Amino acid sequence: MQDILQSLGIQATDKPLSGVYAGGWVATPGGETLSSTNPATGSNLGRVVHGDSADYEACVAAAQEAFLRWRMLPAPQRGEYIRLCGEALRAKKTELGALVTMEMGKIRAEGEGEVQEMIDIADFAVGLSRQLYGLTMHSERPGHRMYEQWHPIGPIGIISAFNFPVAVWAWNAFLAAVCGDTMIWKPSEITPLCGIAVQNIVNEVMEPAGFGGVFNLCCGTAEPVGEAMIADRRLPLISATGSVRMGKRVGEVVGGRLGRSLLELGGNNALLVMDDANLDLALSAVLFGAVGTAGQRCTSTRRVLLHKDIAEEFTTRLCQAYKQVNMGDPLASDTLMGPVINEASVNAMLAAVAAVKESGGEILTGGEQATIDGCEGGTFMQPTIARVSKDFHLLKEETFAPLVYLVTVNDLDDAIALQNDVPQGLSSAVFTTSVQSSESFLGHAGSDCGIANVNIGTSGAEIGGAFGGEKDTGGGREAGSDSWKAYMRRQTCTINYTDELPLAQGIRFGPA
Ligand code: UN1
Repeated sequence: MQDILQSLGIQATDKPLSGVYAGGWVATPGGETLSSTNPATGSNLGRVVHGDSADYEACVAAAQEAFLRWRMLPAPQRGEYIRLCGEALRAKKTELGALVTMEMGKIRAEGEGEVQEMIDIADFAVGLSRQLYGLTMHSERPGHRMYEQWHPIGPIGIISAFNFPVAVWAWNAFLAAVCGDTMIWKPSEITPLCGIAVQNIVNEVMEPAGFGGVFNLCCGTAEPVGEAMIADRRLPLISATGSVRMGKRVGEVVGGRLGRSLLELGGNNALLVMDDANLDLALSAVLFGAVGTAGQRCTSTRRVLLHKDIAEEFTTRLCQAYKQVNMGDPLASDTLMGPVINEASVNAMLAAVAAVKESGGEILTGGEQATIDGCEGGTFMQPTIARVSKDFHLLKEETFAPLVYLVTVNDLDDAIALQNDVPQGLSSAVFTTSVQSSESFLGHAGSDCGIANVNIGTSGAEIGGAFGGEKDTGGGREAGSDSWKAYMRRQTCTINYTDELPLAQGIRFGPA
C-alpha cells in the first residue's frame, strides 16, 4: 500500500498532506486537518489539510492568471497537453485505480475502470480540441456574413462526489481545459487523496510548461470552500455532482447570481424486464447495476420492474445469483462487492430495509450488516433484494446502497408509468426482444430519463454520449456529444462588407 501511495506522490509521513494546489502546492493551508479512511478496514490512509478562505482566494487568483494565458493558446495546442495528461494517466492506471479502491471501496476492476474512463475522456477531449465548431448562417442582408463562434468562459468550479472520485473530475476538467477554461476542484471530503494523486499526475504535464494554474485543487467542506465557490461571480460555471439536496443549493445560489450550473444529481434508475426478454442478459445487467460499486453509482439499478409472466422465474434466478456474490476486501482479486462508504450509508440502508418490512414487503436475500474476516473495521452491507408493492413509499427515493426493489407490473405501459413516477430522471433500461416495446420505451411517451437503454443495464455508460438526467437529477449533461458547449460562451457575429448599412427586418430609419 505504501508503494502505491508513494508512486502517486503521496508520502507516508506523520505530517499531514496539503490539500490545496494554487498553481503550486500550498505548503501549509489554513483549514482543518481531516483523515481519509479506508471504508473496507476503517484504517487511516492519511491526513489532509483543507483550504481556508485565503487558500481558496489563492486558487482563484492562480486560475485567473493562468486563464489569461491558457485561453490564448490555439485549442489543438491545449489538446496536446490533455493528450499528455492521458498518457500520464495510462502510466499510473494500476496505482490510481488501487487508490480509488482503497479510499472509496469499489473493487479493483471498477477502480481501474474509473481511471480508464479518465483516459477515454482525455482522448475524446484531444479530438474535440480540433472540433469546437460553430455554425454559419445566411444573413438576410446583402454583403453580410453571419456566424457563431465559441470562446473560453473563464475559470470554473468543479465539485465532485465520493463515488466517482476521479472520473467525474476528468469529464469536466479535460473538456473545460481544451475549451480554454481553467478551474478549481473541490473533491469530496471523503476522498481527498484521490484528488491529491490526480493533481500530482496532471502537474507532471502542466507544471514544466508553466501551466500549473490551469488545474487547481481546494480540498474542503461546504464551509468555507463550497459555499465560496458557488457564490463567486468570478466563476461563471459551477459543475456539481452529488445529492439532490446539494444540487438544489448550488442551483439556487449560482442561479441567484445568474451564473451557469451544470448539475448531475441523484438517480432512481429502473430496469424493466418484459415477458419476451432474454432473461440471461437481464440477470447479468441487474447484477452489475445493483451490486456493482455496492450500489453507489448514480446510475445504479434501484428498481427492477418485472412483467408478471416472468416475475417468479426471474426473482428465483436473481436470488440465486446474489448468493454467489463474493463480498469482501475490494483489493482482493476475487471480490465482487466491497463496502459501502461509511456508517451513515449503513444506517440509511438499514432504515430502508426496516421500512420494506413495515410496509409488508419482503427481504428475499440480504438485509443485514456484514462482518468480513480481516476487514473488521469496514462498513459492509449484504447485497439485498426486496420485493415490494407499487405503492411502497421509498420507491421514490434514492438509497445509495446495494439494495434493489423488485416490483411486478402488468405490461409495458404499466412499467413505463411506474418508472417515470419518481422525482429523479437519470438512467433507465428495458429488456425486450420486441421492436414495438423497445421503440415505445424510447418514444416521446416512453422513458423520461436522460439515459434510456435497450438490452443494456442502467449503469456503465460510455463517455461518448452526453451523460446526465432530467427532473431532480438536475438537467446537466457532461462528457460526450456536445456537452462541451457548457464550458464555453457562444458569440454570434455579423460582418458587413458593403458601403451600405441596411437594417434587419427591412426597417428604414432616418430622415426621409
Ligand atoms: C456517477 O455515478 O456519478 O455510467 C457516474 C456509469 C459511469 C458513471 C457514473 N460511467 O455508471
